[in-house]
Amino acid sequence: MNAPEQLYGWWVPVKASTYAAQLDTQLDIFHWAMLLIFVLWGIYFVYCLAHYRARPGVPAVRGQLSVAKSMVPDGIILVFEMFMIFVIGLPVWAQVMETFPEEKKANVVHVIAQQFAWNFHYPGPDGEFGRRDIHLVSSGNPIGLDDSDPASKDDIVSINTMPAPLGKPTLAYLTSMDVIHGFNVPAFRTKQDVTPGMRVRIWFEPILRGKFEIACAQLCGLAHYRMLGNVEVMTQEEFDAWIQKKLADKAEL
Ligand SMILES: [Cu+2]
Repeated sequence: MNAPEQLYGWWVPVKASTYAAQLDTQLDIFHWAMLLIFVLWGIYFVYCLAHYRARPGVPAVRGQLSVAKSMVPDGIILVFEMFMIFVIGLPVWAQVMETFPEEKKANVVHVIAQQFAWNFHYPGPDGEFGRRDIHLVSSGNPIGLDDSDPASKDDIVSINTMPAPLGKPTLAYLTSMDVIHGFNVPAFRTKQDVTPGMRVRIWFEPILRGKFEIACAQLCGLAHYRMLGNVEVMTQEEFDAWIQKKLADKAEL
C-alpha cells in the first residue's frame, strides 16, 4: 500500500484512474497557456513603456491602435477558450459525468456519508442491495440495514474503507444522512458533492493498486477534518476474498 508521499509529491497526485490523465491534460494546457500569455503581455507592456515614454521635448503619447486592432488579442483568447471548452473539455466531461458503466459490469456500491464518516454498502454475492431504513440506524447499524429483508442477508457494510477491484469500473450512488459532504478522491480526480435528499451517481475505474485517500471536500461540521477514508484498490481475487471474509465475520455475529 502506498504512503502519502507517493501520492502527493511536488506536483499533482498520482493519476490512479482511467480519466485522471485526460482531466490533468486540460489543467496542463491552461497553465502553460497562462504562462505564455503572462510572458507575452509582460514583453508588450515593457515595450509600450519604453516606446511611448516622455523624453526631453517629446510628450508621452498614447498608443494609436484602432479598436479593431486592439481587440485582436482578446479575439485570440476567445477562440482558444472556445476550443478548450468545446473540443477538449466537453468530451471529457461527457465521459466522466454522463457516460456510466453498466451495473452488471461494475462494482456497485452505495456510499452513505454522515457526520463524520463514510459508510459503504455492498450488495454481496446476490448483487441485490438490502432495504435500508432510517429508523433502524444505531451505533451497531450505521446505515439502518433491514435484516428482515432477504436481500440484506449477504450485504456488507464497511466504514471508511472502500475496497474496489482493479481494472473494473466502480459505480457509486452517493447519499448523505445529514449535511452536505464532498466525496473527493484526489488520486482519481473524482469529486462530487453528497447532498441530503439526493442520490448522485458517480463512477471511476482505478488503474493502480493501493490505498487512495477519500477526503471530505465540504466543510461539514466540527470534525470535518477527520472525515477520512480510503479506496483500497485490489485485484478482483483479493476483492472477492475480502467479500468472503466480511461474510464470514458477519456469520459469526
Ligand atoms: Cu463531510
